[in-house]
Amino acid sequence: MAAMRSFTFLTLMLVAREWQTGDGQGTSTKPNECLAGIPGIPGTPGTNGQHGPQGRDGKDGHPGPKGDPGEPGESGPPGLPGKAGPQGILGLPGPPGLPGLPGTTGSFPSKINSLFAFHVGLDTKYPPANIPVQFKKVIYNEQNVYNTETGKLTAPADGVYFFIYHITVYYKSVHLSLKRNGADVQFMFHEYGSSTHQASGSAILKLSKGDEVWLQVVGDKNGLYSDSDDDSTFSGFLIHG
Ligand SMILES: [Ca+2]
Repeated sequence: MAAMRSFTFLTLMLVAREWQTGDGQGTSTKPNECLAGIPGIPGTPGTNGQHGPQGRDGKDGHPGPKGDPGEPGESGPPGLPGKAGPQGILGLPGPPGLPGLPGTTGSFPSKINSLFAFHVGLDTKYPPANIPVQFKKVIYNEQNVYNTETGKLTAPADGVYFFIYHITVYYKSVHLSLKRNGADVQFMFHEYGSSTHQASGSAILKLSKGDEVWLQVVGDKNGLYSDSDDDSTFSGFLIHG
């Protein structure tokens, strides 16, 4: 039916064309020619054709404008610990700690034995003057601080020492000097009268280790005496080290 209408329409068009052109002379018809008919009524529109095959993909379009920022996502899981950084500078000292508990009793003695003492006596009479008097009768000298050969005490340690001497005076006067390292510290003089006398002296000296102390007769006043029942002694000891 559609094909028939197309054919009819084509025929009418040809006739109309022939009618419009003719011999190009318009209305001056020739005797043998027929007059063209009135053009037919246009046919009804044909039905829609079938869908053609799907076309190929077109070229990619230009990138669109940047979209709005999206909502923040949820926090991810914690990462692994990082590597240790370089050592920092030393911090300020902390406050003092609390006192500790009392300790137990140690095995060392609580008091260090610092005994240094001597006690010696004269074993002769009238010792030589102007040199150290040699007290060769040893009563106590366990620390060997007094030298009976030189007559001198040698300080075994720094400290304060006490010295005392008791002299039996007989027949002659006595003039003694207590000496330290060759210098006079103090004198003792006793003038003899008629019978046996006693003279004495004492001193507290601060000594350094190695200092020497001794008694020495001054001039010719060497009436120091000793026999079987009379003594002249020289003593000393460390008071505090
Ligand atoms: Ca006597």
